[in-house]
Amino acid sequence: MRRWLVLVCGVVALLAGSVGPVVAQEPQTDPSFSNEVLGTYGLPEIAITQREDGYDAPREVVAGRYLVALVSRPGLSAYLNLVRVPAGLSDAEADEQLLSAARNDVPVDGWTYGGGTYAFDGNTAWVALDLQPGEWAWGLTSQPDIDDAEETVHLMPLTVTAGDAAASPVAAGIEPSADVTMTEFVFEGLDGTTLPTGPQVWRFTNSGSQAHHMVLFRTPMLLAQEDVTAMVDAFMSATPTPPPSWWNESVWVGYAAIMSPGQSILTEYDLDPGTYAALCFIADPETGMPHLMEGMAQAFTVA
Ligand SMILES: [Cu+2]
Repeated sequence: MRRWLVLVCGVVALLAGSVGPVVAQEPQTDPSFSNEVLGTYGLPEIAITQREDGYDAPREVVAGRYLVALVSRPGLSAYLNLVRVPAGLSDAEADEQLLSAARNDVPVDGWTYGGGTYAFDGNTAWVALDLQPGEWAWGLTSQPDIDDAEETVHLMPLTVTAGDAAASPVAAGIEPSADVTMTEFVFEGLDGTTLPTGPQVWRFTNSGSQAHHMVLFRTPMLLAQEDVTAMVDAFMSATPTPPPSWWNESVWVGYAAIMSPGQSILTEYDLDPGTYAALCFIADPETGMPHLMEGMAQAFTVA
């Protein structure tokens, strides 16, 4: 459960820069990952199972779309992103750069992030990934669910061999309830949307030129851009400034890990009725501002 707190607090610290410690209340959580619908499409399954000291994961698979089950161990949190590691890095450099993406959601140049998910304390999270032929890696981390526990990296090589694309159930034409396109700097497909309650499949596609992710909050009202700006301004203020009340009343409910341009995933959430906001905290290298300040903050309703 710590990882996403580190993410949000890390972003807050990043925004605060050198102006000193920021008193940020830890957001409440109600993880709303769901494992009901994606399993009905007949996708071949891959299990990535967390052990006390690492993971069990396949080293070689045939290209295609897979339902990947990230199975966490009780007391631990598990992070997965399918990655392509740039050539020429030492193992230590690769580990450090994966940790940057996993812990702080800061993408590193040269990497391809294929997307992923997060599970904790014995839960399983599902994500459907398109595995393209080539040399990839399971970018995995583990972290005990206690304060200040160290996050450890497990970068496990994955060879994807050429397969018969026609045999892949990709062609089955999965229709997601939410079809979200991420680009600079919007979440397209959620504006003005009312999604049904219950387990719903979401597709995320990065059609932009920067990496994106999504952190999903249930909010006390339908947010506007100025609400998000007020939150960031509070954290960036040189004098201690309490964040707007909506931030303290928001509940973290879900997440989709970093995706590079051109990447796409399917995942599934079961959201209670309410108002929600999809936020991208990744920093724009040109301005240094998190994408949510530039428009990647999209409110929607579940009813
Ligand atoms: Cu973004």
